[in-house]
Amino acid sequence: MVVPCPPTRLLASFLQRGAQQTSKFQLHTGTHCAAKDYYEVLVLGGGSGGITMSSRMKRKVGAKNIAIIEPCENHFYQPLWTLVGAGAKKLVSSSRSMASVIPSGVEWIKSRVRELDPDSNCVRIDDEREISYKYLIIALGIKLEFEKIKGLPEGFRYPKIGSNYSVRTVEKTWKALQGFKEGNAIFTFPNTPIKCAGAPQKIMYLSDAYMRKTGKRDKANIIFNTSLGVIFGVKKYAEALEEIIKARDLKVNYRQNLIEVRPEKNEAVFENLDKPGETQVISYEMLHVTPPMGPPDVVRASPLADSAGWVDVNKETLQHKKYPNVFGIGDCTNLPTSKTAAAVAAQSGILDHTISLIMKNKQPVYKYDGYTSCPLVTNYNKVVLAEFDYNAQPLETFPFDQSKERFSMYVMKADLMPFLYWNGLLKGFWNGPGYLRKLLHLGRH
Ligand code: FAD
Ligand code: UQ1
Repeated sequence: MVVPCPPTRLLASFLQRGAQQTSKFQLHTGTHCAAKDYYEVLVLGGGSGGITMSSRMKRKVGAKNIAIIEPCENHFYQPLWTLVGAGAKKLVSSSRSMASVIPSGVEWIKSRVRELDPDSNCVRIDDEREISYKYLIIALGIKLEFEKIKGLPEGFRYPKIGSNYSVRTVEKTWKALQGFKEGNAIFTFPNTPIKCAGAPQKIMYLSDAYMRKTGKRDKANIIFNTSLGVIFGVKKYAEALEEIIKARDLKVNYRQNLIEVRPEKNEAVFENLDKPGETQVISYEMLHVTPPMGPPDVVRASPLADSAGWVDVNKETLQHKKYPNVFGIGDCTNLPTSKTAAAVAAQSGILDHTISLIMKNKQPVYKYDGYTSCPLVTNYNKVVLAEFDYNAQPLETFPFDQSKERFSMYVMKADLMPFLYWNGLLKGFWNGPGYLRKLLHLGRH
């Protein structure tokens, strides 16, 4: 059985009631809280970035000098949830116990981080306990904010509504899809940054495919209501997706933001972001919600946050802009790229390098180029593999046109990636496909 870790307390409660120097900066490693515990490297969060960096740091400083603070019993391979929501994978296959993914010998502090105090090189956790560090790696992920939509999260008690974004609601997507008979099937994209920006539309393509397979498509009106003004941020893939949308008769409405769900009446309310005050009520027979998201509260409330609340790091080195012994990786940072596990992979290689040089009192050389990837699942056997950089320019691994739907890329997404994730990324051996790309493009320009 999967033991879920609540992404938000609200969602959970309703469902359950149910003194070193770099050449550039002076490190603040001389000051400590009156803490009982001290670690050379302290990692916050046991998700993709946190486990990956713990594995890498273990090789640098030894397991006994590292602790990881994470409250959840289970670690999830979230990219699989797209397929779980569409009935192509079981939820249990996306989960492993936290104990099994934390590198052996690394201390697991099973608690929530409550406060960050970088001026004293310490963090506060439950029971007012303080832990101090020499180097801090922040990998706290992104916060789901279902409660910003009126009627949620309570609305998830009703059928016909699901969300692939939470372990608690992803199986409801599959139930809603199976239960769909006729009418509007609505898929939403919020008015905030989100993780895996392709996922809100992947489940639409899969739902379309499922309805075709089960003979219900003729009676379905499939609608993608997105807060954005484009279908995807990279032109090459946007053009390919627009073709697919046309060919499959999917309706896309831009600049439409979900603000309310009335689950007892099966109604969804959208605001028009270009016409303040104008709203539209649409009835649904299936609703897939991508919630608004934001930085973790503990980061937002700390001196480590930028003005929007994200961990404020150098976009090339991942070192904090003001506190040189603090580093950030993944969804909780303000790195101006799409938030994905693929991005975490590329960032982990750079961050490993950055920290190693800072530890030796040297300046980092390698620079993160913003690499990120989004396998756009367009059918039960097809994927468009988007890969791009900070400039939203394609940075493709394979020597063929990745904007075409391919079976091989589906196999990569559904079967090879999970293996690479558990055995490569989390063990600290996968930097992303940079080397593979260079190898496969030898002789090409
Ligand atoms: P996470 O992996 O989310 O980890 C954050 C950790 O911090 C969690 O374990 C959490 O419990 C912990 N935490 C939070 N607050 C606290 C606190 N106060 N104290 C202590 N610990 C705390 N990426 C891809 O590359 N490809 C895909 O195809 C893809 N598809 C996706 C589909 C879906 C539906 C979803 C939801 C995500 C998808 N992603 C995909 C995105 C990917 O899963 C994330 O970008 C990645 O997990 C980010 O890693 P992270 O370490 O930053 O955050
Ligand atoms: C990737 O490196 C990665 O991290 C493990 C993912 O997350 C699950 C991905 O989805 C993708 C596509 C990559 C990139 C890997 C290759 C081989 C293109």
